[in-house]
Amino acid sequence: MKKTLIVMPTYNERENLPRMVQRLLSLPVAVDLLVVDDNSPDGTGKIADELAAKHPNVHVLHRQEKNGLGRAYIAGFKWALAKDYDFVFEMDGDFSHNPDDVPILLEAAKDADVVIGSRYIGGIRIINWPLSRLMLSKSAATYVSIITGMPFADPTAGYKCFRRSALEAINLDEVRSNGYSFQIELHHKLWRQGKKIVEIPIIFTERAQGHSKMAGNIVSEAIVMVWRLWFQNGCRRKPRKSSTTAS
Ligand SMILES: Nc1nc2c(ncn2[C@@H]2O[C@H](COP(=O)(O)OP(=O)(O)OP(=O)(O)O)[C@@H](O)[C@H]2O)c(=O)[nH]1
Ligand SMILES: [Mg+2]
Repeated sequence: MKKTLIVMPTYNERENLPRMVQRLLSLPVAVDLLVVDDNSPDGTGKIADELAAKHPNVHVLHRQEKNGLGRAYIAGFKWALAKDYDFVFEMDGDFSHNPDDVPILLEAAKDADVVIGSRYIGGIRIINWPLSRLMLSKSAATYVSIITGMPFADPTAGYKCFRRSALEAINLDEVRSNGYSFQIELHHKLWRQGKKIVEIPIIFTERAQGHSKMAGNIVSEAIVMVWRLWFQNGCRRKPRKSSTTAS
């Protein structure tokens, strides 16, 4: 049977994690969860350990200090590749990403290398964001597509399912960005290799519990990163290889 891992970075998510574990373990598809906690001051790591002791499908990776979302994901991906997982998800731990969408993304991944849970394909589906935040995110999406040529409605999306072979195709040690641009960088590295990337509509809901970690330097990091990606792709606005079917 194919094995699926959800990688979930956490920093101060104590209100959300127990409920999240419950929701993921009651899905109609079997999934394992890897919590990647950066020594959260609110004790999320300890809660994660208690949940792991109770549920064999829950695992925890502890890191010593807050190092950003990107670093946490890279550590989680390496952990997944060292084991025998076939599908690996990125998912936030604040319920912005609905756990009930996991089976839909997984189904789409049967015929794709990467499935993006997209907030913007065919309309805008974001609940509880101020207009300023929405405009920033939509402008970022337009900026990315103009400069890089990537044809995605939501290039900064953080809810995704990767096939193992897609993660294996990336040199994880070369992924340098951390915030918004982490997602852009991953998409670009896969797209320019001709990987099959599909967008599936999801509804994104702003967190109800806990605090946002959004910061200004995330935006400036992305502005520079996008030009670097374009340059790495030989100043092309299309993939080096044409799109392949998922393998
Ligand atoms: N391990 C780890 N997890 C992080 C870090 N920063 C954020 N996270 C987690 O990554 C997920 C997404 O982070 P959010 O704080 O929701 O960031 P955001 O989605 O940009 O901002 P809001 O949704 O507006 O609050 C959540 O599960 C966070 O707990 C970090 O430095 N290390
Ligand atoms: Mg969030």
